[in-house]
Amino acid sequence: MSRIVNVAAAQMGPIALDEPRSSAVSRMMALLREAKDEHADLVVFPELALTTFFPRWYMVTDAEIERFFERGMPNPDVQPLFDLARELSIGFNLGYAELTPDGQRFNTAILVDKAGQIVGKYRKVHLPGHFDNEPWRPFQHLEKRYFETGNLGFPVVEAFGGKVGMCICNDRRWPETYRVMGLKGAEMIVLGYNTPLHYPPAPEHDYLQDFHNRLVMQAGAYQNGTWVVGVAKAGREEGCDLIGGTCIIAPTGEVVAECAGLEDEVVVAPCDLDRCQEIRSNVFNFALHREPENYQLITATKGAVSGDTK
Ligand code: CDV
Repeated sequence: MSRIVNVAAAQMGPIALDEPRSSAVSRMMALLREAKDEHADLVVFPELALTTFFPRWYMVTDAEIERFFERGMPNPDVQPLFDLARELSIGFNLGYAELTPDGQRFNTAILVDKAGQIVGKYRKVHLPGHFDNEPWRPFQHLEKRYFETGNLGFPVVEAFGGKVGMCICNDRRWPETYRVMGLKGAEMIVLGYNTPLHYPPAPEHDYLQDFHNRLVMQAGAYQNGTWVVGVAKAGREEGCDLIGGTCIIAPTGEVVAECAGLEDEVVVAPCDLDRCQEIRSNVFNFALHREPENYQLITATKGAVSGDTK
């Protein structure tokens, strides 16, 4: 039986501050239709895909903050996307801000199967940025203020005929993210991102943003023998330039499809999940070659320790 999953990476252009969810959902529905025309089984949308990237503003009151959050999923704003996906028999991955019934806030993604059922849920673990207003920045990055650290680990679920792992944006820069999912046998990792071109704490690295984006996702794919689908919200959003670079990466680390621009755009690639074995049975045969006794420091410490002493 074929283990080919036709995956669509559905990049989105900017979402304005005053753009209603209905508009973002309509745009996603158009992308979904385009993906279906190209026989996609699964469409991957960006991080926080229903609103503008609101952590760029400092806010104080719950009312100000929580207007960007979803209290249920699906909810009436998003239901049309679920309905269309079920009608077309196509799955999707969607990022959004989640407000739980007991008031917790997470940066969340869900994986929805072709029948419209939520089969996977992930809450972002690596939250970048800062807690308080930092007026010296041209724009804020207040994920640490608005979200709690995810409490669902890095899930790998059986879906689309294989094992699908989930993470979000900054998680893609951390090798631990991929390795945890690699050890769980992930054959495809889906992720969305909002990455500003300008990184205020180290602007001398701005010109490397696209390179670093590719570097980490290609390394994660290769070192774990898994497909990686990375999807941007791109373009100039409320005066902040976000990188594009949406792409689909094979387990060899090769980019097999990529978006060309910074607007709404879909690229589709057939992903043969059996190709994961090309890497996993060879150079990254974990059971044969890993040496976990030598890696204990990785989970024993958060920050760096000073080197070995004599
Ligand atoms: N949304 C993000 O997590 N963005 C971060 C930026 C702030 C560095 C990223 O890793 O792309």
